[in-house]
Amino acid sequence: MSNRTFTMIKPDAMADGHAGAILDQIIKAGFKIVAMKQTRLSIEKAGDFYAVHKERPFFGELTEFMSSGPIVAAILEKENAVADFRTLIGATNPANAEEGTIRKRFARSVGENAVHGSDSDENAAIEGNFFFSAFERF
Ligand code: 3AN
Repeated sequence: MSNRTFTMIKPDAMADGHAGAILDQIIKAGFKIVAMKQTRLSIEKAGDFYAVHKERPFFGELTEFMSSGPIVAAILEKENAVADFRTLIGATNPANAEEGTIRKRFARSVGENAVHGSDSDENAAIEGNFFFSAFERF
């Protein structure tokens, strides 16, 4: 069991003005922010980040969307971080997400679903390293 996960606030939630409310919900749920930055992915960088989904039919849509505007990337710390954060954000499709979850509250659709959350300890480490050096973690 790891105590770190990685998240992005996606371009839809940034454009809709939800970044503050989402960070507030994350912090109130007991996650500590280890690293955080606002940035924007190029379509190539988005393709690198989502390389595991390269063969999926929505890959083009996903990389275009993820490079369409700024995001906030963050490494979060809490006991059982990966699983607890997946519970906090809710199902991939906001229509199926539990009431009160971040995706239920703020996502537009399955493609534009407000936040990313790592799906394993291994991916949390890979994804955190994609965005942050050791000097940016506190
Ligand atoms: P999750 O983000 O809940 O782990 P994944 O790993 O299945 O979900 O999908 C990665 C991302 O790809 C999702 N966050 C979403 O933005 C996008 N995505 C997933 N399924 C679809 C779909 N059917 N149509 C468009 N985009 C999708």
